[in-house]
Amino acid sequence: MTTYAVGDLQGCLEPLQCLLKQVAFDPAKDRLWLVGDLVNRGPQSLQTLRFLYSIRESLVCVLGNHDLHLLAAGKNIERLKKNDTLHEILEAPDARELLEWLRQQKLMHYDEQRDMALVHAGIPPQWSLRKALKCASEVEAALRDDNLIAPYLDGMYGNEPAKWDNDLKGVTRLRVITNYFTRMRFCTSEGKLDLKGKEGAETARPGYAPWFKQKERKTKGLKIIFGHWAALEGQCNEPGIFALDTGCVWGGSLTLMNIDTGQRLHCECDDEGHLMQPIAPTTPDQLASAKR
Ligand SMILES: [Mn+2]
Repeated sequence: MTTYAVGDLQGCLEPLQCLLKQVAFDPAKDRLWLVGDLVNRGPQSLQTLRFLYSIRESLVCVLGNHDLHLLAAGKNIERLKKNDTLHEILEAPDARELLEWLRQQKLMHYDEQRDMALVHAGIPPQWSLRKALKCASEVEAALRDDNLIAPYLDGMYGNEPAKWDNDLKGVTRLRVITNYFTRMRFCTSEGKLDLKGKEGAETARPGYAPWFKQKERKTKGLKIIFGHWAALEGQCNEPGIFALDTGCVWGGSLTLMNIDTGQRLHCECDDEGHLMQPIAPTTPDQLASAKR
């Protein structure tokens, strides 16, 4: 049994299947961790979700901002934007079943044996592991509750308040938790969010830094796998922190990592998130003509 983690899929099924084939992934034996953002923007959101659902017993999945957006659209809470590619899921005959599965997924997974966590965007510096798990469970409970899911999804959108406070209540409290786990990139040492910056780690505004670079971060020592931040290109230069989003939907690649050895595999994608066609091997004739 081998456990792998894979970066943001965003409806890119071909590169996922390419990677699973390369490692001879066996759903009966192996496990796959998903950093979330399973759907949207890419070419095959519905097929991706169906495939994942078919191997759901082998998955550990945390939700990303695009997955929550899909759940909100499924409840008619939020209208789809022009560049969303979620219509095909909402119109599918099995939409209900797929979204029911999705809403059961977590915001944070913790593997005690490995002392390793899986989240979509990150864990804010001022939260301990225990605090993070407690906060994640509040949102997970709202998602699973038939009476709370709609008010939660309705109140989820927005950048304010930018910082956690233990006294926050109701949907405002859940919004801040959601923003930390699913949208965070830059924050201050106290966990005040800058949700506008999307470029590389070196582009932080004064007073801000990537969440994983905060010196007083309370989860130091905990291994953390995350996605969401394609501009990092899979590198965050922080021991024990593993950035897996390599922008498969933006013409980058999809990354799969063996979570115990750290070994990584990539599948290159074109700028629509399809698998890059392998370039035909160079023939001896072409080599000879290139030399001339
Ligand atoms: Mn994301």
